[in-house]
Amino acid sequence: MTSRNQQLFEQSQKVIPGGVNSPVRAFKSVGGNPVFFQRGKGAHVWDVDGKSYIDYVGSWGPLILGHAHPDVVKAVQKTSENGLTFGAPTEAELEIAELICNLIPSIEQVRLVSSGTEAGMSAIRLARGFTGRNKIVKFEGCYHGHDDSLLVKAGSGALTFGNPSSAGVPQETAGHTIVLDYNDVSGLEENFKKFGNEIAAVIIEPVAGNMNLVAPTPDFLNTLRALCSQYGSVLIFDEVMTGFRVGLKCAQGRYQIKPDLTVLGKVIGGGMPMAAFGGRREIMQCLAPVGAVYQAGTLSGNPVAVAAGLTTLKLIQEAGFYENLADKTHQLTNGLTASAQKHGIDFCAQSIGGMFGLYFSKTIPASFAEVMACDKDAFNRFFHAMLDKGVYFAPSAFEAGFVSSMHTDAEINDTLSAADDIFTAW
Ligand code: KE4
Repeated sequence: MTSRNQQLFEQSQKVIPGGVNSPVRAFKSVGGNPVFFQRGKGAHVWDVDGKSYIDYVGSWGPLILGHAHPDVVKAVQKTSENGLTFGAPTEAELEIAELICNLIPSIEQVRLVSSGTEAGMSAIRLARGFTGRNKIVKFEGCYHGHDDSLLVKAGSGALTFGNPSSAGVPQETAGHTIVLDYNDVSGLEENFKKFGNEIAAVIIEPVAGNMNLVAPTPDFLNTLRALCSQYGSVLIFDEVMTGFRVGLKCAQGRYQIKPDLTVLGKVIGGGMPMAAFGGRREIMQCLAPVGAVYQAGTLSGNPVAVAAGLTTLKLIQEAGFYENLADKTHQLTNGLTASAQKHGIDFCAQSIGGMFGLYFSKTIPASFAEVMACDKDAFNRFFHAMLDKGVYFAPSAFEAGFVSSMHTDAEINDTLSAADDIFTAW
């Protein structure tokens, strides 16, 4: 008898490309069929067949307070009763803008949008409008949403100019994007020496979370900051994933780097569609309706999304929130590593704040190439074995994982015991 999950997946593929509304959900990287969820509460989710899982995806990062946090749900319900959207300014948008500016000193002005892609795309256009330059720099393995300029892979040949990494992206667009290696200081210096005065912006994940988790070397971020200042290029920190995830001061506070623009998403929407970009006032003043760089959105600053975001941003400021979150996440990665290595398995893991990376490798990768050298088949085997035991990790060896404030010792210990069974039988 086919499960409800299977039935829904078969039916969905008839009317939705791949049966999903975002490719990574399709399990293409790990094999098998995606899980259709029907309910979430705290650290747990239930699929349409009633099976429960400890959730380490948290909708790819937004759910730092876990599923259906009562205060967030209440705020959404209450706000909805007064109307879902106005397409006009509201007081709550002012409140969340002031809060973001207070929490992130590098942000003097901020613009709310509806997705991380929109925020990243707008930040790039803004940097190009502010500098009058066209070239941008991104890093292999970093993901900043699906804007044409950013769906670019390293070009062949010395020039490192980009080639499209997706059909439908014109070469003329991709050609303006230079793709470098994450943590490669000499590559940075070389390209700035060649093109520095033509580079409008560098966009980077200050902690990379889209090639699995790769931590920056301090030298790399410091050099990047110095070069952008020297050549007048806008440094954009894409903190859609790291923002309020690696700490209350985000990655920029953790690494003490002041970007010119910051892109936010995920946590700031508390699970609702909201993202933002902001930074130096003189740059943000180039945005319409004040300046010449156009950017707009029907549902930008949507009151219901703002209510979820505001409630979330207030709760994460509670004393001890990030210490507890980091401690739980570290317990998870430490425990998994100890268990695997006890059984002689090439496995390691690391955590930064409330996010983590799992690697079937002897050492923790510090570059895209090192991530690609990890044993992906071993990860896929581990993923499915854990899924069968009711633990839901990201369905890809090239994604980071997330812990919420609702994960307790019980969830962590249950996860570790499931993993130990698997490693024992490995
Ligand atoms: P959205 O457009 O998906 O809201 O944000 C794009 C984005 C931008 N910047 C960073 C650093 C991101 O991680 C993302 C989105 N992350 C992926 C998962 N790694 C979202 C999951 C998906 O694509 O379905």
